[in-house]
Amino acid sequence: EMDLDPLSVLRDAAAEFPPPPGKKFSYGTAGFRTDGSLLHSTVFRTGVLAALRSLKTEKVIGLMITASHNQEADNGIKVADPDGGMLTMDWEEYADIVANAGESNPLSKALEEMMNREDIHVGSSSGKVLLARDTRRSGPSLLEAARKGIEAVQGVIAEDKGILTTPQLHWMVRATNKGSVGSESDYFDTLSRAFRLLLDLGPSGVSEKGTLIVDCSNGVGAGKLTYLQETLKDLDMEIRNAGRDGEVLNYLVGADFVQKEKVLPQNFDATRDLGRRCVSIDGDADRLVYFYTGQSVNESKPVLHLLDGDKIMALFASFIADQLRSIVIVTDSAVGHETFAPLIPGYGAVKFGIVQTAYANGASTRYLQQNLGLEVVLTPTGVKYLHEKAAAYDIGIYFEANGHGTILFKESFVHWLKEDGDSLPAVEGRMAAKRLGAVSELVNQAVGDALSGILMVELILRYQGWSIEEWDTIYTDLPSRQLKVKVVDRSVITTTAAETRVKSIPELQEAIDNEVAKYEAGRAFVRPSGTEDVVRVYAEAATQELADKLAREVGLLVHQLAGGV
Ligand code: G16
Repeated sequence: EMDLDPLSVLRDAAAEFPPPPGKKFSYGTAGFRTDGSLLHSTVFRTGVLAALRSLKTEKVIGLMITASHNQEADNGIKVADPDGGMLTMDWEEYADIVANAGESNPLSKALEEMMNREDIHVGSSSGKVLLARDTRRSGPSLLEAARKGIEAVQGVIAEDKGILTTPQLHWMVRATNKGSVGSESDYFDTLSRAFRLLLDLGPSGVSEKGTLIVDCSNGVGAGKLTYLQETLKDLDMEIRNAGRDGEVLNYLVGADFVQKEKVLPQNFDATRDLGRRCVSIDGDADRLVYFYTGQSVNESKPVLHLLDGDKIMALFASFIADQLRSIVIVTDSAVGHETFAPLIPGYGAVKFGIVQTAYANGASTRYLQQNLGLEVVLTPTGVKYLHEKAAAYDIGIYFEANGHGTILFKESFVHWLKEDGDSLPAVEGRMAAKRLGAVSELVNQAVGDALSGILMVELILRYQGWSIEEWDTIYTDLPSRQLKVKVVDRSVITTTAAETRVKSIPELQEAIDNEVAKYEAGRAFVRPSGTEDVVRVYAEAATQELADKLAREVGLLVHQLAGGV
């Protein structure tokens, strides 16, 4: 029997998940995030939203229960759109309205309005949402809430994919919508196949320089990397911080910790691990940063050398540029460009660009522009912004300094590589085309992926025959410092110019400008976090002492002028 009011089921189900009184939710940089115990109503409602998104797009949608780098007690939810990328920004407003609906604007009314605006008719078609979670304790019950939300929408089914990394779920959504099976084993097969092909296409006789040590942040990446290692066999890894003995997720471990604090994670020892190649991933395995300890020049104690997202991107960019150079017939000077603008027979000018945020170390931007001759653009923080810009190129690389990034290939270019690459005149060109084709499979096209990232870094190091130290010398980072400042309400700060300037409190920006002017090579900015209840401060200067001092001074200004607590 057909239900005449498709929202009646939904109303009943929603009653099971009352929103916590007085709490306001915002979709933020990467979905809803807060203490896991407060999220059931939000997750239920995001389930409803994802189901409606599936009906609207007539495609499979993804829902990931994770709070990534946040503390274990937090949790969160993000929506993956049909192409595997982040939820389209036009729908973030709906997400906010639906999550915050209450007495003054009841949920069913909010949903009805949205369905009218989007012309969605529940009951007349079917949809599907893939669901997964990371290893957090609050995961299972939130997953249940999401499932109930999805299935409260008539005609939409939830498919539980279990425990996955965030990028795996995004990859599956993309693959499924492109008509492949899109299972977890497909994911591992695709990455492994591409990795082996790239090894075969590489210089012979080069082997890896010692075991890679992986800090898994006590999160979901540990099991997945172990599986990858077993499948591949070509990867010599030692896995640490797997979270198997009750160690706490993201606590003194992981990519966010190592990148922000610039200290070794738990279970690493400066002396024992001296000079060894190490990598930290984050709680849901969508970020990676490399590091090693080395003897400092003037002190006797070992120091940590961080190879952050910027340096990973620089490695990727120079590798891609090398491949393009092997394919092209005409380069920059011939077509009168300042920047690297390769022309490919039968394809035309290949647009190759780089996307960074204000957190990118100034030295990395200079290296990319001046040494590699590449076009670099800046966007606000948040993968959704970077991804969109990078997708406009034939090959676009985006990375945040915190280690989140990927290499995107335009489909028409991949098509050219696969169809026409083989008819290039020179053998080097044909090889390079094959390599680029394989990179487009190895590197997750949906979102930044620590597993893809590790494989790609390890490959390039083998191609180059480089140790981590040799890679580190491609440029020298300007000393930098990051801080968090607690304020009463971080939304009082709004920014402009890709987050490099404060808009809402002119006195604050003026005071920051005055402070920065006192430092050699000084640069600083502040912005409200979209994932934690803090204001972030970034500073760069000629020496570490000065960068620390600039960050501290700017932090104090935020405290004074933006309601510090
Ligand atoms: C998320 C976003 C990233 C962003 C990070 C920090 O990462 O996906 O783009 O850089 O949050 O954002 P904010 O500075 O606004 O707190 P993750 O890995 O936590 O999902």
